[in-house]
Amino acid sequence: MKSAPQQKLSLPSIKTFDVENIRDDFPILKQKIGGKKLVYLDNAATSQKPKLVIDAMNRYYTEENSNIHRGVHYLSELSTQTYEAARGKIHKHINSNSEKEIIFVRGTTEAINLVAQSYGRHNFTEGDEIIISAMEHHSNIVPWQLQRDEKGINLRVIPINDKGELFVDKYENMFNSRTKMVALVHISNVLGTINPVKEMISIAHRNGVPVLIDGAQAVPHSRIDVTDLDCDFYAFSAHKMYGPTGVGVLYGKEKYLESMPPYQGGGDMIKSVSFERTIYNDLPHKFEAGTPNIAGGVGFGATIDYINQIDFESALAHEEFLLKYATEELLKITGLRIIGTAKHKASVISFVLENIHPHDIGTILDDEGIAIRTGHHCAQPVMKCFEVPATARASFGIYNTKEEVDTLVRGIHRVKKVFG
Ligand code: 7TS
Repeated sequence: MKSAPQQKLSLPSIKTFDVENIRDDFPILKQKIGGKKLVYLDNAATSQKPKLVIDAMNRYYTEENSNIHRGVHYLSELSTQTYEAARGKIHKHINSNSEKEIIFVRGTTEAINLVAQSYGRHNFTEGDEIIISAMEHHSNIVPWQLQRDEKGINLRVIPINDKGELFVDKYENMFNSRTKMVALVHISNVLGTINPVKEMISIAHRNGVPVLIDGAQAVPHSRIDVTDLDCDFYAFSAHKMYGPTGVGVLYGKEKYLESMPPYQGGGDMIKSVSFERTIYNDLPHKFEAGTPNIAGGVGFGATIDYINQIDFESALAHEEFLLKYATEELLKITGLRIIGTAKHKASVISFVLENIHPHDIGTILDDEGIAIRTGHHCAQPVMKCFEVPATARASFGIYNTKEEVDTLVRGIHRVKKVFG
C-alpha cells in the first residue's frame, strides 16, 4: 500500500506557553551529547522526567522506604499512604468511578496481558473472535495470540486506509455472535493516528461486546476521561507521560474486575490462605500480587501532581503546533515520505527517505545530538501495510521547541548530503 499524497497543512496559532519554563523542570534536557545540545525526539518510546518526579522518588528511598499494606510501624504506614494517594490521584486524573478500578501494573504491556489472561481465560471458548486493528503495537497482538493458541479463538483485524486511518464501516460489519472482545489502540505509536475510540466503543457496546483501549500513547497527549469514553478497560504506562519506568495502570470497570479471577497469586492479593482454600482480597488488591514497584507508584503520583501544576491544555496545544510545523517543514525535503497522514494525528511523525535506510538516518542524527527512533517500533504488521521494513520516527513532548524541529530538518539535510 502506498501512502496518500501529502497536502499542505495550515498552522494553528500558538497559545501563550512558556516552553523554556517547562524545559527548566527537566534536568536531563540541559545535557550535551558529543558536544551538541540534546534534541530529544524519542518521546513515544519514553519521555523524560521532571525534577518533581525524580525528587519524589529520591525522597521516598531516602526517608520513607518500607513495604506497604503490611506494617503497623510508622514508615510502613507512611509509604502505604503515599502509594495509595497516588492511586487516588490517577483515579481523579482519568475520571474513573472509584479507586478500586485502578490496578497498578508494570505498564501497558502487563495491563493487556492481565486482561487477556484473566478475562480471556475465563470467558473465551473455541471459535470466539477478538477484534484488533492493523495498527496495533505487538503488546496488543501477542497476548491475544497466546489466547488463540490456548483456546482456539480467532483474531479479526480492522484494516486501514493509505493515510493510516481505520475503516470504521468495515469494523461495524465485523461483529457476530462469536465476537467476545475489541482491543484497540487509541493513538498509534507509528502513524500518530488518533482513532475515533468513543464511537468505536459505542458500536461494540451496541453489539454487547466489551472494549479494551491501549492508551499508551494517548495519555501523554490528551485528557483521558474513561467514564466519558465508556471503555471497559484502559491500559497505560507512567513512563510515556513523564513518569517513572516499571509502573502503569489497568483501568477496568468494577463489574468486569469483580468477575475476573486473579492474574497472579501471592502476597497482598489474599484475605486468607489455607492449604484447602484461599479467599482473595478485594479490588484493586486482588490483581496486585507481591511487593509492587512502590517507588514507581510514588513517582507516578508525583507525575500527576506535575501535570496538574502546569497548564496541560496549553502544553497540548504547543505539541499540536510542533506536529503541524514539523509536518510542513519535513514535507519540503525532497525524497522524504511521511508514513501516516491521518486527519486526526498526535505528536508522532514516521518517515522514510528515498534510498536511505532509517538506521543510517538515526545514526547521522545522533551525531548531531538528535535522538529519534528507527526500526519497526514493535508494530511489524503496520510496516507491512505500508510496504516498508522500518521508518525513522520523531515524536514530540511538551518540552520540545520549534528550534529543535529546525535542528531536525537541518540534520536530515545532512543525512541526505552524507548519503547523496
Ligand atoms: N502500546 C503502544 C501504543 C505503545 O506505543 C507501547 C510502547 C506499548 C503499548 C507498550 O508499552 P510498555 O510501556 O508496556 O512498553 N511503545 C514504544 C515505542 O513506540 N517505542 O518504544 C516503545
